[in-house]
Amino acid sequence: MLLEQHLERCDNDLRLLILRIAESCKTIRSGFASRQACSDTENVYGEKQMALDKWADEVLISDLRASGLVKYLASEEQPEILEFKSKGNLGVTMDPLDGSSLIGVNLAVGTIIGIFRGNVLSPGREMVAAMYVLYGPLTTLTYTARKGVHEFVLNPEGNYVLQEENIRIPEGNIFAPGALRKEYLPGHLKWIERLESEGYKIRFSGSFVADVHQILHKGGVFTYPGFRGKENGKLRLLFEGNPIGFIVTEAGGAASNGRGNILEIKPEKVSQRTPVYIGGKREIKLIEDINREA
Ligand code: AFP
Repeated sequence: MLLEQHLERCDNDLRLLILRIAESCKTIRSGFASRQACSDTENVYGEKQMALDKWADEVLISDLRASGLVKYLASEEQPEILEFKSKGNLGVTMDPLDGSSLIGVNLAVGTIIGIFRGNVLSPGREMVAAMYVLYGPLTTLTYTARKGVHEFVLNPEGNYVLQEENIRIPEGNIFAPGALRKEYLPGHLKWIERLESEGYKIRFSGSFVADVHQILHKGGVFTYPGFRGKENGKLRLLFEGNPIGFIVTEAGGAASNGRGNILEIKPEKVSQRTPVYIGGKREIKLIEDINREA
C-alpha cells in the first residue's frame, strides 16, 4: 500500500500536509551528495550550521508556505515562529535535519515533524500527528495521526510503500544514554546503574531520531537527561522531545522528563529544552519512581 492510500483515513488537510512533507523529504534526501560543506553561520543555539541543515530548513519552509495548509511554523533553525497567510490552520514544528553533525561521517540523520491544529506553543498531547523521515541506507517515513504508528519505505520509483503497520514497541534491552557520565545527576546515575545491572547494551549514535527508531523496533530506552550545569538537558521540547515522544507513546511506550510525561508540558518558549526519556513504559516508570523517592 502506498502512503497516499494509507492517509485516506486522515482529514484531508492533514493528509495533504503529510504528503507535502514526504515530498520535501525526497528533495532533502537528493541534496545529501552535493551539500556536505559547513556553512559559516550559527543557529539560534550558537551551533554551527551545516549547509545541508540550512538548505533543508529552506526547502521545508518554502514548501510549507506554498502549501496553503500551514499557518504557524516553528523550526529548530529559526529564532521565531513563522506565520503564513494561509487558508489552512495547521501548526508545524520541525527539526529539518536532526543529527546533522553525523552528515560528514555518513551516519543516519532525520527530519522530525510535529503537527497541531493552530498554536504550536501547546502541550505535545495536543498534536494531531507527528512523523519523522530517517535517511539511512533506506529512507523510511514513520507517522502517527493518532491511529497507530506506521512505517513506509521510499522505493526506487520514488513511492513511499507500507513496510509495517501498527508498530508496537517491544520489550528490549538496549539503551541510548546521552550526556557525560561524570555530570549525571544522582537519580539518573542510579537508573543507569540499574539498567546496566540488568544487562542493557549501549546503542548511542549521536542522532536522536536514528537511536529512537532502533528502540521503537527493538525496545529499550533513549535518554538525554538533565545533567550538572544543564539541568534541562540538551534536546528541545518542541522539535525533538514532543514529536518523537508522541510517536513512541502512540506505539505503546512513554515519554518523560524523568518526573512526568513531557507531552503534558505547556511550552513557554520555542527554544525550550527538556530532559528526555523515551522508550518502554517499564524503563520510564523506573526513572520516575527513582526520582520520586529521591
Ligand atoms: P545535531 O542535530 O546538532 O547533530 O544534534 C543532535 C542531537 O540534538 C541529537 O540528535 C543527539 O541525540 C544529541 O544531539 C547528541 O548530543 P551529543 O553530541 O552531546 O552526544
